Amino acid sequence: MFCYQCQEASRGTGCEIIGVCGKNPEVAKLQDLLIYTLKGIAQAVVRGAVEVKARQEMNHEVINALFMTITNANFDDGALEAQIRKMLSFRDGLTAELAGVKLSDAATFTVTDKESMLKKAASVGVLATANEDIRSLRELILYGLKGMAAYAHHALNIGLEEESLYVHTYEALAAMLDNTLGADELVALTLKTGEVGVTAMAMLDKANTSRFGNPEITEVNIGVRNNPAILISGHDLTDLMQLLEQTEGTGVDVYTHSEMLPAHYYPAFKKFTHFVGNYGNAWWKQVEEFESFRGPVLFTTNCLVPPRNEALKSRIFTTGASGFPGCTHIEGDENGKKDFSAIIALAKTLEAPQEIETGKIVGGFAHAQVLALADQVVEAVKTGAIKKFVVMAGCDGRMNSRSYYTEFAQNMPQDSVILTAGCAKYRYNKLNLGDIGGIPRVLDAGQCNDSYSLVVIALKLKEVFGLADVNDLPIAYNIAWYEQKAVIVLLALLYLGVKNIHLGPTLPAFLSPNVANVLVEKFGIGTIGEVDEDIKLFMA
Ligand code: FSO
Ligand code: SF4
Repeated sequence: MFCYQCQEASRGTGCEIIGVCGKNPEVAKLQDLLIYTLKGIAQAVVRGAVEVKARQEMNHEVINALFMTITNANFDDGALEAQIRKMLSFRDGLTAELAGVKLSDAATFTVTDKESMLKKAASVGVLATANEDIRSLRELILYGLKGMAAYAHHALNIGLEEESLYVHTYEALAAMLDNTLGADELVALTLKTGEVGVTAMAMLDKANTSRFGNPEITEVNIGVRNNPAILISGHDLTDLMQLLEQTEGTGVDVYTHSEMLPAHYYPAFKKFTHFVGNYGNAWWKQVEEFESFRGPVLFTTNCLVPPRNEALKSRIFTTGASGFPGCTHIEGDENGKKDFSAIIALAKTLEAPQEIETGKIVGGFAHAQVLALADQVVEAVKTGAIKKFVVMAGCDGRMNSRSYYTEFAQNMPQDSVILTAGCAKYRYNKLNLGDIGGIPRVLDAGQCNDSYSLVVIALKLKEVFGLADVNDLPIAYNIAWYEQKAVIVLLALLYLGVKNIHLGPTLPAFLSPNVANVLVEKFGIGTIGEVDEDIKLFMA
């Protein structure tokens, strides 16, 4: 296996024996083959000038397949094998219609059983591209597509989709098989992926807010009650809604974990009195926190950490693109309806969660809420009460070096405000950093996809202050990344013209020195250094 798609890639170069995330070589190879199959489909679509709009089912499964290969989403070899078969049958149906169109191996190879899949996979992974710069750009685009697919998948669950996202996905995947494309063309495709990322995030924002209302300032309880309970993690709000509806009146409470926390900010979920609060912290702390939670856990997406014993495995359920061998996977019917009765039944037999903390955290500062406070915010900037905003969106992760973000938040001057989204927030959202004239110093917009809200806010401020360039705002970007959704957020920001973004705790292993240089020269991308010096730099 070889995988270097996330920030925790082994030795900062890539996982070769087993993933730091727990992904085994078999799963890694099946994911490689799944991606290769998607490239073959994409080539057939592009070369055959296939009308994308007419291929709804295939489009949806392409998005789902990309999502399944995101870090910490799906560790289930059986599910991946089944998805490869499904995609091959789409591919073969498609190519059968395209007599005379010249296609390459990705669109024509055959496999029979898992053995032959693994054998084939060995020659089509990341390292199959010999030139390290071309490889780097191809993977950068691919990881952006994976992140975009995750957001598109959530929006689709609410009923929204955009043809342009599929069209770009096919174009970009097909381009990865085209050895005539050089670095310049791939850089252009990278930015185009960023543009499509903005479309996907805007679409998801529209889907979420039209279905669940606009997030509003909310205090979220982090303590527990004395009822049996279910913990729900991941990012899919339609799964949460179904779980809340099905648990209502059963005596079973529901708590959020990690990236599901922002669900509490939406009006539609507030009406459920058994939706108690948020339990614990970011994804990587689940290993301990699921022990003390004691009840079942439902994963709607990543980030899943392989459960370390059978007892825990029996309490973990997956749905959507997530999966783990030995954990019960709950499929939806053709209308997306899911039956969570097995989780509820199990919850009733288990003890109430053990309290690990008490108190409240505040969030809900997505664009509508912040714009409602725009006068106050603008006034604070004009009077100098707020001198700087620092966007600290993105992901949390295991590495010790991420304590940088806690120290950074603690040591920022009192006249500065953090704008956050994603699970990165857990590094500082319980620090009680106070407020500036009633405006909290940590403004949480929501999940990682709600980084879109931060962009909307920035563009609004630009307009209010009559600035020509978004980079003239008193906003600095100190982003923490972990997996591929952060890649699409980064590409989206680059596409929107945001410069001088700092990315940490380390730069991606998949950036070759030359590609990293392009990002530094064209966009001023940097990484993190010492807290004190960085604070001086950011506040300047
Ligand atoms: Fe975190 Fe995981 Fe949301 Fe990622 S839970 S790390 S960027 O999945 O998607 O922020
Ligand atoms: Fe390694 Fe990250 Fe790939 Fe997992 S996703 S195998 S940790 S690089």
